[in-house]
Amino acid sequence: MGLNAPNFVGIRLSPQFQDISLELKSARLYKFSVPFKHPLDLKHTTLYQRDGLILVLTDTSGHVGLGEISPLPGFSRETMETAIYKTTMLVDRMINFGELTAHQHARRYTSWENRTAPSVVHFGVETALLSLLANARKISLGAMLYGSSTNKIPINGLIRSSISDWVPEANSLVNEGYQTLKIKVGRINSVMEARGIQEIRESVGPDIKLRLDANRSWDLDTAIAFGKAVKAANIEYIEEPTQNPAELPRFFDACGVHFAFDETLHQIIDPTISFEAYTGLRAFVLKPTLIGCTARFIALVNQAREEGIYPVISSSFESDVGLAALAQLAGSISGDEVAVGLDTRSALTAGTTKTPSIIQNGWMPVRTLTTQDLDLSYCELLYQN
Ligand code: OSB
Ligand code: MG
Repeated sequence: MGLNAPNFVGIRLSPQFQDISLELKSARLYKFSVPFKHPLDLKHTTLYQRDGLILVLTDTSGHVGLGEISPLPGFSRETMETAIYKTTMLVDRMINFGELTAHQHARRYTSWENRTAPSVVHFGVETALLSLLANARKISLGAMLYGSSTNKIPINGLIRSSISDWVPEANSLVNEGYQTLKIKVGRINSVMEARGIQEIRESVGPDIKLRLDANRSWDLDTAIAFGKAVKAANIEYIEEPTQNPAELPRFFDACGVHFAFDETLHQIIDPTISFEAYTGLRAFVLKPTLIGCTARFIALVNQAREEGIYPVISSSFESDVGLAALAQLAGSISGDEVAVGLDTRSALTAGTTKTPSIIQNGWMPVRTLTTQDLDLSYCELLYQN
């Protein structure tokens, strides 16, 4: 799928959907606030609750599309206030425009190449629009973009606990059926952490895939020493081991452990950047909420595929609405071989749908949502048009 002729929200839909049109009738915007089960320690902040926005769009035929806009403090460029402001502006404009054909939409909607900083708002509004179009055709968001989707996706079980709980937690995730685990490192002494990773490997056996995430915690020397120490544990990849991503090929040359980009992908302004020089690059960890718009996200997926890099979709502690959209995309992008990073719902005490997508045996179902699925008990209506 090329990006040469974008025809809707700056992206190109699967060929059979080239001449769709759409007339929006109304929009509702809710703000939710859901407590975390335990305070969530992120790189620059600790969160006690997840705040976000749910957008419900309805067209003149009564079809509904849902989207989630949840800036993650410390990661997103935007605050909640800016997100609310930008969302209402964008939605007002779309409703007042009347009928949108794909062609007009392409001209009207400022494409991502023209934006220096694509925003969490764009991804949420775009998924609401695209899921409305998909719902009208009784297919998933992924099928709308790519033509087909699997009905479930493998998930990497996430280990965020302190090191003393790593082995029991790894074992319990493996007993639940997870075949891939992702462990957060770079938090305490790296020598101890490397030993902890080796213990996990010994405990789970050779067949479980292990991914690590250091969130840019180390200088190059520390990263290399860590990489050498875990080399025998056969790590699928480590996300962002060094503070400076330009040093990553040297990391790989020195220790032979493959790496992945996560944070780096949120900062790239130049869409034509090539990753060919990055020997050892195995995956893009793609967080659409943080990348900010569908077109840029899809461009990165395409680039990953062309360069033999895994596109691994990953969540940012979205509620059920956002997670369902990510699962639908993953169902069309990753298939059933490479696990994706959507194991974040269990950190929340509640959600925005009546039944969350439960991960079973390490798999998450791909499901589409309509208004009947929503649970608005943690929501407040902010705006309607
Ligand atoms: O660093 O990958 C991260 C969630 C929010 C913010 C940052 C990160 C994450 C995750 C998501 O780890 C889960 C996953 O990718 O498996
Ligand atoms: Mg990461």
